[in-house]
Amino acid sequence: METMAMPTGQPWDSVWINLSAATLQPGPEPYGAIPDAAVGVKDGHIAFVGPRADLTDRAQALAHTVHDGGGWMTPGLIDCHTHLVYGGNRAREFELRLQGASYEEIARAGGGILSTVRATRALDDDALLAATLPRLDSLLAEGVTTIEVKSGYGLETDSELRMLRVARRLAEVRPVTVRTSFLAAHALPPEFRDDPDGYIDLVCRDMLPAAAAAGLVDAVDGFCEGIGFSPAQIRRVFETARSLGLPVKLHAEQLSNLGGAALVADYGGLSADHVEHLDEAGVAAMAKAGTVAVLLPGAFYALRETTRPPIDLLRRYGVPMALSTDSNPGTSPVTSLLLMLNMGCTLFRLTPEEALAGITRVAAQALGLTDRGTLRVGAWADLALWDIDHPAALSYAIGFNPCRAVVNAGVPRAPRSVA
Ligand code: DI6
Ligand code: FE
Repeated sequence: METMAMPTGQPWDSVWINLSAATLQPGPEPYGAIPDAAVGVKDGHIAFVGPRADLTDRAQALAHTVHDGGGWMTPGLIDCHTHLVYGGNRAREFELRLQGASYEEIARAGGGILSTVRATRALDDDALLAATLPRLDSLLAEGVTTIEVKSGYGLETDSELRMLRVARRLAEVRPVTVRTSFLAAHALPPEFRDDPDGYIDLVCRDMLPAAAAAGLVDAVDGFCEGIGFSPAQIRRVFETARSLGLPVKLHAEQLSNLGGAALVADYGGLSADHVEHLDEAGVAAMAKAGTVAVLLPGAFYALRETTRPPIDLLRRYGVPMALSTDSNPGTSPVTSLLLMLNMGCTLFRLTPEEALAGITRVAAQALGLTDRGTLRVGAWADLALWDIDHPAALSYAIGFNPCRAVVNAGVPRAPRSVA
């Protein structure tokens, strides 16, 4: 456990006392917990975290502002897999699915992802931003400080770039860090209905290089599935990503097992996401490559799936597990990361500690971010404060938000004060 102050000689900007800290640092203490903790912040970064008794002076002498806490502090939450930027909604398909139509049938009939593509292409930047903000604000009210956002509802160069631009703009109008993933290999656009390889040609030759040249891509994603793209097609996209120096991740083994997890691991991928149908060979490949498993219980729940991700195998091989909303209009109309804690435990049998690590430390790893995700000296001071008496309370409650305050790079805000 880090307990040393940074050797600046300057007082900190602020310090939080009279609270417990769930640092999420690996170690003997569950949750990396520190009872009666102090957390000092300077220049947007954590300058001290440890027992209050280890402070070298009175809190008032160490920092300009002393926050008398109560409850628990965690790292700011990280939602590492979202499709937050899109137009329209698919409530009508929800009705059809309840009447017996499957997600795949709806997709093959031109609904599903393609109906969201039509609605998204129809919106300009401002309208797309306006459609997205209520969803983002819902996440931010629950202590989220970093999100990933994918493209994938444009499926043509201009619309894909527009989605990524709007995703980046979210960070200009709200207190949040945004990482963008290029997901043109999400569905086959109507223009290429009988020519999937022709579309992949376009993705590799034009779309991805254009998005990368515009500086809009932090990672490259794909949908490897019978209703998406084959491993051979995804491999071509990954080759292009590699030539551009971009990390990869993949929607893999969601509805069937095509070996996508082993494929993304082969490219040293950041994460394989969904993974309900993952087998032991895939788990072993991920373990070897250090690829994170991103679990998405919202999609599992909404699709009423019955095959659960192989949690025991992932544990046995030491594959880190992240949890995320997969916020999207089709299979996971979810804008609560706290609800994913509960579903991760109830549906997938994660422990509450694994679940909380999955939306903090491991979620940061899934995004390739080494500067956040735990409470430790030097990390960004992205923090969440909770009116709870134990961290398990975050997974236990359903539809209740005990977030009292959020801190973005050292700057506190009330949870719902962002709009
Ligand atoms: N898997 C999913 O769960 C989402 N995309 C994907 O590749 C679904 C997206 C949608 O139905 O709009
Ligand atoms: Fe997804």
